Amino acid sequence: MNFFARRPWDLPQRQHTPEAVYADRKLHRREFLETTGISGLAAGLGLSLAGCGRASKEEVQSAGGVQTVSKPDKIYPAQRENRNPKFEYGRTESVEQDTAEFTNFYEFAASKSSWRYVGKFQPDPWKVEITGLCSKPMTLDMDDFYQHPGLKWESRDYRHRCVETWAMCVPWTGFALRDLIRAVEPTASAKYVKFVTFDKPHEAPHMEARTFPWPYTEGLTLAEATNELAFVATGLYGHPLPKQNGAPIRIVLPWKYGFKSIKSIVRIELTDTAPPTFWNTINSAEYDFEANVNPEVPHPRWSQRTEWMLGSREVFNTVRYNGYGDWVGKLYPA
Ligand SMILES: Nc1nc2c(c(=O)[nH]1)N[C@H]1C(S)=C(S)[C@@H](COP(=O)(O)O)O[C@H]1N2
Ligand SMILES: [Mo]
Repeated sequence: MNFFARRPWDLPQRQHTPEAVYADRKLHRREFLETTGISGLAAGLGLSLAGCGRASKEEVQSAGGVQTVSKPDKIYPAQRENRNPKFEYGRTESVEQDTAEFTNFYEFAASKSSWRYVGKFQPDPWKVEITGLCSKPMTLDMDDFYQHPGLKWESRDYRHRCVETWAMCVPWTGFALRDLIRAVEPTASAKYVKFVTFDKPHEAPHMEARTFPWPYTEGLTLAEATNELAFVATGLYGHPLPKQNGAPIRIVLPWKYGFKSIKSIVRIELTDTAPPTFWNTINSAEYDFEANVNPEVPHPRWSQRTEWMLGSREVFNTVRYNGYGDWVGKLYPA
C-alpha cells in the first residue's frame, strides 16, 4: 500500500469523522473496528471477536511496556494523591487501553496503531541534552531527572486535543518544563525553545520513509515554555510511559493541538529564532507554529468546532485553548 495515501494532511474530512469511517472500504478491518468502536459494541453483546477484533489488553501492554534499568521507586507507581488538584478534566477520564491503542507516532507508523510497531524501540538507557543559549547546559539520563533537586514530581489530569478532532483525558506524571529551563539558566538572547525526537530508523520502522523531515522537531516561545501548564512527562496512568505514548520522556502542552506535544525527546535547545518544526515544514498552511486549540479557525479540510473522545465517542464543543485560557490566554494578546 502507498502510505502517502494515508497521510493525515491528505485525508478527506470523512476519514477524520468516526461516523463516516466505515464507508471507506480501504481501511483494514481491524482498524475499522478500532476506529468505529464496533468491537466494543460487539463485546457488550457478548460476541466473540477472536481473530478479527481488538487486541487484548495484554497484547497492547506487552508491546508498549518498558523495562527500565533505573528504578524510580519514589515516583512509580504514582498514586492518585500525587495529582495536582489545580488540574481537573471536567470530563470522564479516558480508559488506559483506548489511549495505548490509538495514537499518532509517525516514527513508527502512519496509522493510529503505532503500538504494533514499537517492538525494536529501546527507550532505556536514554539521555536528553539541554543546550543552546543558556549558561548551564546539561545532559541528563533518566536517573539524573529522577534525582534532580530542582524538579518537583507530580501527576496532572490534562485534556488532550489532536488537530484531527479526537480527544482524551489522561493523567501524566512528570514535572513543569519551566523548572528544567530555569535549571540551565537561559541567557537574555534566548527567545524560543526547540525540541528534538530521537533519530533511529533501525528502531522505528516508519523513519525509513526518508521523505519526511526527520527527526521530528517542535518549538515554543520561551514565554510559552515557561508557562505553568507546559509539562515534561515520563509517566501515564501512574506508570512509566508506554513506548507508543512517548517513552521515556516527552512534552505535554494541553492548550495546543497534540502534534506540538513531542514524544521521546533527546534534545531541548534554547534559540533566538523560531525553530523549524516537523508538521509546519511538511505543510505550513495546515499546521502552524502556534497551533493553539481554537474552534473558530477551521483546519483547511475540516471544522474544529467539535471533538470526540477516544473510547466513549462522546462529542463535545471545542473550547479555545482547550479550556486552559485562564493559564495561557495572557500569552496571546488579541
Ligand atoms: N515524535 C513524535 N511526537 C509526536 C507525534 C509523532 O508522530 N512523533 N505525534 C503527535 C500527535 S499528532 C499527537 S496527537 C500526540 C499523540 O500522542 P499521545 O496520544 O501519546 O498523547 O503526539 C504528538 N507527538
Ligand atoms: Mo495529533
